[in-house]
Amino acid sequence: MRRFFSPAQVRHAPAQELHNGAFTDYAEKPSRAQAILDAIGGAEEPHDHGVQPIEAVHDPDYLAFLRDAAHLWKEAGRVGEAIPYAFPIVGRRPLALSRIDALLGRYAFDATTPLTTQTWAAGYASAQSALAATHAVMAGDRAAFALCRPPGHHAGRDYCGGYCHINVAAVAAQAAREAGIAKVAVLDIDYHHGNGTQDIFWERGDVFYASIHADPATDYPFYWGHADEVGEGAGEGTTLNLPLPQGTCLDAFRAAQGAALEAIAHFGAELLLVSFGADTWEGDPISSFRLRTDDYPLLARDIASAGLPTAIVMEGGYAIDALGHNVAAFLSGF
Ligand code: Q9C
Ligand code: ZN
Repeated sequence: MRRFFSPAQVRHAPAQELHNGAFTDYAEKPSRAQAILDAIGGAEEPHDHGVQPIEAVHDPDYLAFLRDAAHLWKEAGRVGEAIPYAFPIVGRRPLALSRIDALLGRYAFDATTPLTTQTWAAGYASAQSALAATHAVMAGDRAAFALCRPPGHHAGRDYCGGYCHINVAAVAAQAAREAGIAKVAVLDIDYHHGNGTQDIFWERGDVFYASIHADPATDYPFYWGHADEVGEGAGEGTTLNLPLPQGTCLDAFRAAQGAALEAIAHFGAELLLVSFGADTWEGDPISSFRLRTDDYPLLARDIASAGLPTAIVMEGGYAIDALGHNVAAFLSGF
């Protein structure tokens, strides 16, 4: 299987994040990428498809914010990384904002996603890896892997959060649509709900979003991923949320994934994107499912049985010592 990664993706390297009320080491470390590369035997550098596929998903003012935020933060005399602390609640009227703190709250939905001067470059490169894997499967490969880091599934059209800035799976899905694939599905099996991907395709009848994740009643991102969220308008019925309780093991996870694959087949998808998070592993430091390393090849084989051209994009997974093994185990099932 072809694998894609750009060295520019490690340039985003915040020192710390606000976690449960205190500063801790940033969990989404650049060393995650090296751990995966070591286990999968390296990767190709992706072709540069330019900024257009990113602009096809994200708003221009948001992209300008991603480029500028850390510089505005420095100009305001701040040290360290840019972190928001004030957020406009739902229903606040649109305002012309200029203060960096106001912009941060406007374009981020949490305080766990610091922005640096290198965030844009790394996110851009991560999206290029996702695009490269998608083009490989559109050219005839059965499966391809994009080592996306930073991850993407929490990022919406005009917001960042959850360590995500550019929604790499959404950029890839949209690029597939524009290349003429009529129906695309995203299967999200990261521990967390992919609220950004859901929001981006909420009213779209041409992109199916299915997610298996920890119940938002107990887990981040709390405000999305409930079972009654099914999409709206042309997208009604093309969002499927399958929340599972903390402590979930292989059997329940596999059954949910089977239901998601059945829905994707019924939808008639011609290309599949997998948002893969290894934070479902039993030892993940910020998550509470109990999948084992040996479970990943089984889950992958079930996905491969769908018989769709499949581009796998990396999302979460924070137990760095086990991360490479878990990713390699998953890829071995294809
Ligand atoms: N106490 C991904 O896996 N932290 N993002 C939540 C705060 C944010 C995870 C816990 C977790 C984001 C791509
Ligand atoms: Zn996650």
